[in-house]
Amino acid sequence: MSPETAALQAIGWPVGADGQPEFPPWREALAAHPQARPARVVEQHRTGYVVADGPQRSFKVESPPDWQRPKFPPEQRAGVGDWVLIEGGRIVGLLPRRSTIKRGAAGEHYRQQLIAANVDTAFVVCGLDGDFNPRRIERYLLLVGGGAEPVVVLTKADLCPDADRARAALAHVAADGVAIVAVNARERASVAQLDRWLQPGRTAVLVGSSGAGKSTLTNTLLGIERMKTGEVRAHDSRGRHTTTYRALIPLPSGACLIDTPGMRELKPTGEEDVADTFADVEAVAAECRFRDCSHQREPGCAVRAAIDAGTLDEDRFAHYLKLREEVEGAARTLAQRRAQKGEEKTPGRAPNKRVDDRHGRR
Ligand SMILES: Nc1nc2c(ncn2[C@@H]2O[C@H](COP(=O)(O)OP(=O)(O)O)[C@@H](O)[C@H]2O)c(=O)[nH]1
Ligand SMILES: [Mg+2]
Ligand SMILES: [Zn+2]
Repeated sequence: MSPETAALQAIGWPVGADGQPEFPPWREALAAHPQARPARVVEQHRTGYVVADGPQRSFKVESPPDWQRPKFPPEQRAGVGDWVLIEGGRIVGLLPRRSTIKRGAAGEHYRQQLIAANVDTAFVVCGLDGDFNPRRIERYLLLVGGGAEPVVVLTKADLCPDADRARAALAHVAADGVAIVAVNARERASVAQLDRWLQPGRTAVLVGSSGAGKSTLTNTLLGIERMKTGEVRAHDSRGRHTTTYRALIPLPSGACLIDTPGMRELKPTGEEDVADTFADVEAVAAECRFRDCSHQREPGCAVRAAIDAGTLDEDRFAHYLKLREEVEGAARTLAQRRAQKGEEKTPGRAPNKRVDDRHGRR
């Protein structure tokens, strides 16, 4: 393998036995741009990008003129974790994404925002202090679940003598096959519990509210103080948004880690699958006597029976209904937008390539 390819591999480039990328669409893209070379987006800024072609080899590049048009859909611009093709100091192509983690952008108009691309694992980080909130964790799980393997990381275990109560509050999440890990984010030995998701060539993203300990985890995994961390306010355990941009960081283990700023609003894009995150709730609801049961006071309602019996948490059920409504609302807007775009399309102009979010997973 050439040293260039080995350097790329060290930041997640999937190399097959023949030295070419394992992913056929990437081979095709490379063949179509013989003068260009691949690089990975490590930082996205308003004016351009920082990309890397190896662990210690990052440089600035300009974005294509197309992406600078105000109307260009933001989720189709490269984001952190994306692989791009570079020619003459400029991005000339975006390689198809193997996975994406997105949210509905804050604001009244429907827009998607890419959180990270080409990610294998999403660490949903939540402190075991006053920040602990099973409902918020569920919301994160819903948003990241389609793009990566979710893992719940409960930080500040050293400040919490009773992590078992938190685990009990997340029993349904664990039952769904999601790993839950409690750590002291400041302690290397404790953070080693995450090593199985941080093997060479893998990419993980940290998501969670501000003050949860994402940058602390990053620094401990790195072994140096790279990301600024913030003191949390005592009264509500909330952080002060010390991390202001997303960054992809190669770790000594050979994995890549993406640290993100806390997100105040986590709106679904409409592409999520509520049944994925709430399989237990849907299984109970399937037992109701009436197929269109509203789970209010119908006879034979399995949901009411489960809540009364204490086997289904009422808050979790209410949250399921709320998230389902949000996802359905966003899905309707998304469908409308796609229909409108379809009508506007003039013949002869290639449609923007849609990304297959789930390609190669599950
Ligand atoms: N004792 C303890 N403090 C932690 C832990 N994780 C984070 N902190 C502290 O919580 C504060 C916020 O952490 P930070 O990493 O900036 O959170 P971020 O906003 O998610 O990046 C900092 O003062 C950290 O030192 C932990 O596991 N144990
Ligand atoms: Mg931070
Ligand atoms: Zn019912």
